[in-house]
Amino acid sequence: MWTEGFRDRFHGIVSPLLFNGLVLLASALHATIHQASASDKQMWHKPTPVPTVVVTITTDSSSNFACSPQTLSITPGTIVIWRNSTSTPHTVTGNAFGSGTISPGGSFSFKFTQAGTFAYHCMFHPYRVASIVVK
Ligand SMILES: [Cu+2]
Repeated sequence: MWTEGFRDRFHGIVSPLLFNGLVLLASALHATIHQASASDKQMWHKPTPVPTVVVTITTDSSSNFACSPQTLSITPGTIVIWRNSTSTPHTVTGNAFGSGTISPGGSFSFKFTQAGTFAYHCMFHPYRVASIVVK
């Protein structure tokens, strides 16, 4: 019958088109899902924040400049931020690091990656000694 022949030919043309359409649809859907999961990763898998600890350069009860805390224990990878809360310039000077002048209200930060005890002082007030213990 000619109708059967027509149907076979019709299917022969339409099915591959339909199949291609489904493949396109599936890959578009996949791309959308992939994008969504990539942004989910950004949303939920934030990089671990670097631990930071503040040391305040201050004036102690004897009116001497001091670092608070004077001895600070941290783990490797911690960033130490020194904040100068006095009205005098200071430095944070050690063998492994040096701030240069820290103005009143200013700060200096240093990331400690190596274990050890790091003594430091102020170049303007050498009596002001303190240390960072990394372990
Ligand atoms: Cu000082």
